[in-house]
Amino acid sequence: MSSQDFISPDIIRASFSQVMSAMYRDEVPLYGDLISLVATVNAQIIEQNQQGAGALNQLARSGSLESLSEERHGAIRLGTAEELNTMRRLFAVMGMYPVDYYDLTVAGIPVHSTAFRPVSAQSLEANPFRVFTSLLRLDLIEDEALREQAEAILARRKIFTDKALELINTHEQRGGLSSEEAELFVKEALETFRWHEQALVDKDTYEALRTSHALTADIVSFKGPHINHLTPRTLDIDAAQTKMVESGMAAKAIIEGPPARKHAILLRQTSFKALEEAVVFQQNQADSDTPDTNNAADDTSSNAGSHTARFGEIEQRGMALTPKGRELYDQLLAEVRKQAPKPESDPEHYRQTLQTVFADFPDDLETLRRDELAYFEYRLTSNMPQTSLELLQTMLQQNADFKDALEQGKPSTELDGLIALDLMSAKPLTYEDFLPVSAAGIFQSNLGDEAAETFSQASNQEAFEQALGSSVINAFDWYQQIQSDSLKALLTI
Ligand code: OOG
Ligand code: NI
Repeated sequence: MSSQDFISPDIIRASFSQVMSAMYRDEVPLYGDLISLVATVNAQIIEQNQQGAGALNQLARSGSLESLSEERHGAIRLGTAEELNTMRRLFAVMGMYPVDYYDLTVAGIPVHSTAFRPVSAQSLEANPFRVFTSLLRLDLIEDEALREQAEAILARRKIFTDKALELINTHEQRGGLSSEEAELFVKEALETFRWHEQALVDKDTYEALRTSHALTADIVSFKGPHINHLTPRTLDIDAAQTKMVESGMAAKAIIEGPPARKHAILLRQTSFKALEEAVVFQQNQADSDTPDTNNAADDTSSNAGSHTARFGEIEQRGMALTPKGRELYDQLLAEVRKQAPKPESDPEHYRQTLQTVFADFPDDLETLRRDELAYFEYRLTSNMPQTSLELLQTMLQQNADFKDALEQGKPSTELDGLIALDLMSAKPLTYEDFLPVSAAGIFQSNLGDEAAETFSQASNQEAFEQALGSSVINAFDWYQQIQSDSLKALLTI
């Protein structure tokens, strides 16, 4: 088969995202309501924007209504290194690669994570589907017997279908899949993410795992890593949150991330609480060994239970920050958390503190750009193309330092004038990744109100990458590259 006959990974990803969404809508009907709610809000914002209000087209990838309604991220939690390794290979078929390392143990959650997502500008534009993927830190289960039991349960389960594994191999050996293979791959890969009412363990084991951590029970007790949420992207999270509350969804009290601003930064997220779902546990080992208890009706009732696994979430994406901008963000957020340590129980105080403390984060595009707090994509505008090109070329001839800076992909003050004259545009890059503090807030609110523990073990990116079978892409490097490429490209127009 020649490579021209291969289906593009972008198409496989778009198709997978669509079937996953359809499956999740069947499993969690409230998700369907959330999608309609967000679509309504987005349509309103786009209309207002067309009438001249709002700063919608500010981001380099702001999206049309159509592409926005396709955009979503999901999350899964895995139990073993081998599962994570195969998951990386599965996502590669769809053109999704691991970006960044998130250590959630600092927030008392016994996992570490990455996000699989497309990494070329073109693929992101085609379909930006992402999956936040966590790996359980079994080493953090203190009780040795329980840890060994969890390991044994996980070692026995098979989360991928044989056909999916075969197609992953075909993809690796041949470099792509035919359209029939791709169609089958999407169907088989989906099986891994399905919810199973039937648990792998008996009720006692489930309870024992829960004493270690609610997440441990969620990861170890089931046949596979059920998709636990799918998140649509909204253009106005405050409006969407209000609508969520109005329509009776049990939304989290606060929105995670930065406050509402004129120019959105990073990521703002909110979720509605996990649903209680019916679960059928395995027959308890001790019971099944006892004769005369094989009354089917009795067994089902005694093995019935419930589990909170799935939830709903929405997000609003803003601009990607440089390390300097991110440091300021982290510092301000830490100050907010110090002044308002109980966001969920005193949301009003938290909101006000957030707003006040974040007044120190500049909110005009020129300052964000000149102080190198955010990443931008530079282009000559189509206003007077001849004039801007000639002016740029003259400036480059006369100013060697300016030329040097562009050759190295660095922004320089010479650009300011061109931007002020509207001969050049600088659009902020959309933040395509996640935030560990926000993720911890999302995890916690959906696990019930358990007090966060602290773990003494240090973050362990090396062990994570070892399990993954590759290193993760550094997100700062990734944004930096797009910015420098856009600057270098100015030399070759
Ligand atoms: C993942 C939570 C993190 C986000 O959007 O930050 C997340 C999980 O609960 O498995 O999805
Ligand atoms: Ni999420």
